[in-house]
This record gives sequence, C-alpha cells and structure tokens, in this order.
Amino acid sequence: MNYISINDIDNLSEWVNEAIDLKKDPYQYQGLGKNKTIGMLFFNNSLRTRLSTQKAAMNLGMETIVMNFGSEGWALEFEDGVVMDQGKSEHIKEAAQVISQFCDVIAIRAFASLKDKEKDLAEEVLTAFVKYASVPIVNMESSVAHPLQALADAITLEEFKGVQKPKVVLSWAPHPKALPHAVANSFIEMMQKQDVDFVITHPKGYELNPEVVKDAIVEYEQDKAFANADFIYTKNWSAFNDYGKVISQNRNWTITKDKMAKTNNAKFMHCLPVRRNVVVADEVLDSENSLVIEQANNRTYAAQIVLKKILSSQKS
Ligand code: AN0
Ligand code: CP
Repeated sequence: MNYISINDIDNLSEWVNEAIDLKKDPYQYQGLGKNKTIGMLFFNNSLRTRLSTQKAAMNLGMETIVMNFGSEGWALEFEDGVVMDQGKSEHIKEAAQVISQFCDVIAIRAFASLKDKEKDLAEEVLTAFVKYASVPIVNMESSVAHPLQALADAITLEEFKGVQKPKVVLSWAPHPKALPHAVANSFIEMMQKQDVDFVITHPKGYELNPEVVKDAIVEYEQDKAFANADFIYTKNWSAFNDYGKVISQNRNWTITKDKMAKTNNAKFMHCLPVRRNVVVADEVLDSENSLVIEQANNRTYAAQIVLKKILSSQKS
C-alpha cells in the first residue's frame, strides 16, 4: 500500500475518526512499528512534515531515518538509458532499491520545479520511487499533491465544524515567490469528498488544473465568495496556465479582519509556513478564529493513521 494521493484513502470518514481516536491516545499502537524503519527523504525544506511524520512514526514504535536528499544525497538521474557522463552521479533504479534494503517505508518530499509542466504533472520523482522501490511509498508533498496536509485539514474540519454542511472557501492570497499547486490541489480534492458548500476564489489568471478543479465553483470576487463562509482556507499558488509565474501580488487579496467580517465568523486555516501581513494580517492569524496551530498539530495524527494503515497491511 502506498499513500500517494488522497485517493489512497479507502474509507475517509473511518480514517478521520480513527485519527481523532489516535489523538486521544497516541501510543496505543506502540507495538505495531517495532523493528520497522521509515526513511524520510527530503528534496526540499520542511518544518511540519519532517517533525510530525517523525513524531507519528515514533508514536507507533518505529525507528526513523531522515535524509536531506536534495543537499546531501548524490544527484539522481531519472531518465532511462542515458549515458551518465554529466552531473548526475546515481540512477534512481539503484538508489530506490538500495534505500528499500534499509527501510520498511519510504517517505518523499519532492516539490514541483514550476519550470517543466510536463515533468511536474508526471510526478517524476515520486513515480520513479514507486516504480523502483520495493517498499510502500508515502508522499510528503510531491509536484502535484500534499495528501498528508489534506488529511490533517479534513481532521481539523471535522473537529471544528459547527454545522452539518459548512461553507468552505479556498482563497488565493498574494506571495512574493512562485509557490506550487500541491496544497491547493489536495485541499480541493479533499473538499470534493466532503459534505460541504465549497467555493474557490482567486484573481483571473490563477485558474488551477481543470482536471483537479472539475466542477467546483470558482468565484472571482473574493468578497462575494466570503459571504456566509464558515471556513476560510488560504493559500498562495503560482499560475498554472502561465506555468509557475507570479502574475499578481495584489494586496487587496490579503486576508484581513475586514475580509473576515464578511463571513459567518469563519475559522481561518492555512497549512503554514505563512508570510504575515502579505498572505494574512496579524490580526487574523493571531485571532481566536485561527486554526493554524491545530492544523499543524493534526499533521501528526494524519501521518500516524497513514503509517498505521501501511504497517497493518504489511503484517498480513
Ligand atoms: C510550500 C508550498 O507552497 O507548496 C510548502 C507548503 C506546505 N510552501 C512554500 O514553499 C513557502
Ligand atoms: N505544511 C507543511 O507541509 O509544512 P512544512 O513545509 O514545514 O513541512
């Protein structure tokens, strides 16, 4: 069993409820991971994913190996049949098989390049590990998806929704750098599986992959989208059509107290890391309605339920 996208969740409400149960008693499956090792490979930076996944593994009694592959590993070749006389030192074929000798689960973070759309959409790094590794693979944010974040967000939503069918708004916000689409993609996919009124709002030109958005409602006026919202989930992303470009840094899209006043006293959500007073104003991030720390906390239980399912499937 791999955890590549949220489509690898066979029963979402069961996983969410089990994660909430794990949160109450995190050490109840300490024996499950005995003598099992997770190898966590980072091609990009991380705070939450690195620590929460490690914590989740430790809660299950696993050993953890962490490697900053991007800066410390050999530069990997992914193409088949190439003459390796340039910069790349090792082929993914050997690397993935070798890591599989040391680890029972391999978790990988490999962001989008935001330069080569075809390669990003093909999830080159993750796909190659799935192909050549002989152990389960966990996605810690790939070029198109961040399913551990989306699962933590689903847990948070379940914990804080006051009504049966809340209105959830995914709002783009400005950012000085070009950011990937992975968090937004996985959040959209997660909302499509939930009993929610879901609206996406962003400036024109920031349309996301239509294969992900499908028939989700897109409202180009942020104020309109915010009316009656119960949750405002904010994230910057770079353009998808004009691939990887920052086409607007319009601060009118920053989430402020005035914007939040247009909602139904909505909770504020963001995956973090967040740039204060660019993406969101201090007054919102520091308000009682902000769920960002609880979201981060839930990353542990999202990772823990994923690892528990993988370990359980390995046992049989
Ligand atoms: C990354 C992103 O937007 O995908 C990671 C978010 C979890 N964020 C940054 O690079 C700032
Ligand atoms: N939200 C999230 O994945 O954070 P990190 O990039 O710090 O892991």
